[in-house]
Amino acid sequence: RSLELELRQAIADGSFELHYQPLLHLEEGQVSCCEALVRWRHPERGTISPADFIPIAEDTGLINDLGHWVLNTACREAMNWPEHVHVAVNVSPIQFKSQTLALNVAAALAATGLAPSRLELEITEAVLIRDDEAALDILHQLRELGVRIALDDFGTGYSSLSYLQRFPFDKIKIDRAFIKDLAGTGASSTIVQAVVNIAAASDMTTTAEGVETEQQRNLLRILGCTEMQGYLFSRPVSSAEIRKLLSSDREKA
Ligand code: G
Ligand code: G
Ligand code: MN
Ligand code: NA
Repeated sequence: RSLELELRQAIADGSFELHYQPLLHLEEGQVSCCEALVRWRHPERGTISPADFIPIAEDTGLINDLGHWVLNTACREAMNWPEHVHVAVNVSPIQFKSQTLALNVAAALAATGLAPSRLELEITEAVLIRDDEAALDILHQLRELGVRIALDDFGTGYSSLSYLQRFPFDKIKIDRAFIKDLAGTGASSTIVQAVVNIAAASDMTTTAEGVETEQQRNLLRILGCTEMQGYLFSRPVSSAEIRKLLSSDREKA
């Protein structure tokens, strides 16, 4: 309850900041996208992880205001990056229920001047589980704006494969649970290969999440995965640090 009040105040005060984690194109070796990850700079508790406050923001409806701030800030900061680099923003299933998501996205693009094709919205399977038709309608509205839609944490929900038929995503982000065991004797590499094949057949790209070792990177390249994201290349870093990383990445090219 008191955290709710503090959260409300923090939104009014702008006590949040975005960190960014780069996604690397596996063949070309360049950064293709950066995912915005929100952080709460709490005066007494220090930096609070979204895992601890996003659920509260969702339960209280505050996620709509917070999501609005995240969207606008991410679009604005991406305007300082090389033009080929996309920005990915996580969208909560709750934001789909407000019915104003497409309007908010259009407003953020207009206000910042970001090209729609540079914005990727990450949604989870939970969006498609609840209120199917309404969610699909909003996804189509977003698609019409020219933004890209990525399916996040793929493989952690259930009946995952059927969702790929119902909506044409631009990108599938394969959950790190599958990447972790890639080199083991289990089924992970078979599953990743299947997802890569399905994606390719429908013009979708794939991102492997949670890549931590060179061995995983090499296997993913062989499997034909498009992008990797994870501690091997970079942790999420501040907006000042991501600008530095992006400018040195460009010099290498
Ligand atoms: O970066 P970190 O491990 O702290 O992120 C924890 C979780 O919080 C991840 O699942 C991530 O998707 C989620 N998250 C991070 N930033 C945002 C955001 O801006 N909006 C929403 N809805 N979720 C976010
Ligand atoms: O749900 P989502 O994919 O948006 O969550 C992103 C979260 O994953 C972030 O909190 C980020 O800190 C975390 N993460 C990113 N890369 C790695 C990694 O290589 N290993 C692990 N264990 N976590 C990671
Ligand atoms: Mn994500
Ligand atoms: Na994810």
